Order: sequence, then structure tokens, then C-alpha cells
Amino acid sequence: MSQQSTFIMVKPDGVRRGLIGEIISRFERKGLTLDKIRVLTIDEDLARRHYAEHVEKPFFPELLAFITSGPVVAMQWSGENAVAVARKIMGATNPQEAEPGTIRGDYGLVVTENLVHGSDSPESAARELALFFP
Ligand code: D4T
Repeated sequence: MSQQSTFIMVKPDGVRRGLIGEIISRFERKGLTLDKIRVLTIDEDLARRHYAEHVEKPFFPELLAFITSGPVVAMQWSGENAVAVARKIMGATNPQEAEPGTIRGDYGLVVTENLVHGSDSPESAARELALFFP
């Protein structure tokens, strides 16, 4: 039994497309618990800290422009094995490879605009939750 908290974010494309409710529903229906939620627009400084491991990657300029392009919905969700369970609900990073039935598999088409972010480990979750819910 491993009770965990994870950081989940509806990215600007999910907000623009009116998918906030749809995305939240999927985590709720699974049985995870929504602890914290806030709507904000990410600035460049926060984007660089959140995506620290990607700042040197070739796709970073595009990722930075996208993630700062409009409001996001930042959330803390908790439950049994919440980090891995949430990643399963989201599907593979590239929506073209994500299985139907996952959020990215059902709604995404290109890798930059992949609708949702979820922490990839309990350590990342702690770091990201501290960034968005200081
Ligand atoms: P996030 O962090 O957004 O939940 O995505 P993942 O954890 O599933 O994937 P990631 O860290 O490898 O990628 C972060 C972010 O960068 C975008 N991206 C990724 C991109 O635009 N081009 C690329 O080639 C890759 C690999 C998508 C998610």
C-alpha cells in the first residue's frame, strides 16, 4: 500500500479546447482524490524551473512557447500509487503512440500539444507540487 500525491496539469491546449472537465473526470472516476487546484498562466521563469531537465533539448523553445501560451490548470491528486496510475490514465507522451482510452490517445495528435502533464516519479511530484503550490 503506497499512498502518494502527484502533480497533474491541464496544458494550454486542453484549456483552449474545453477539455478541463473531461480530463478531471477521468482522474475522479478512477478513484483519485483532488486535493488542490489553481488556474494560472505559466511565465518563462516557472517554465524553465518546471522543465529544468529539458532546457537544453532541441524541442525546448517550442515547448516554452506552447506552455506559456495560455492558462493551465495545476492540480494535486492523491491516492494509492497515484503517480503511476495517473500516468496510465494520461497515456504515452506522444499522442500518436498513446492507446485509445487514455487522455492523450483519445484527444491528442502531436507531441507538443499533448493536453496534460503528470509527474513521472514521487520525487518529481514533490518538486513540482512545491513549485506550483508553494
Ligand atoms: P510531461 O512532462 O509534459 O508530462 O510529459 P512527459 O513526462 O510524458 O514527457 P517528457 O517529460 O519526455 O516531455 C516533456 C514535454 O515535452 C514535450 N515534448 C517532448 C516535445 O515537445 N517534443 C519532444 O520531442 C518530446 C520528447 C512534450 C512533453
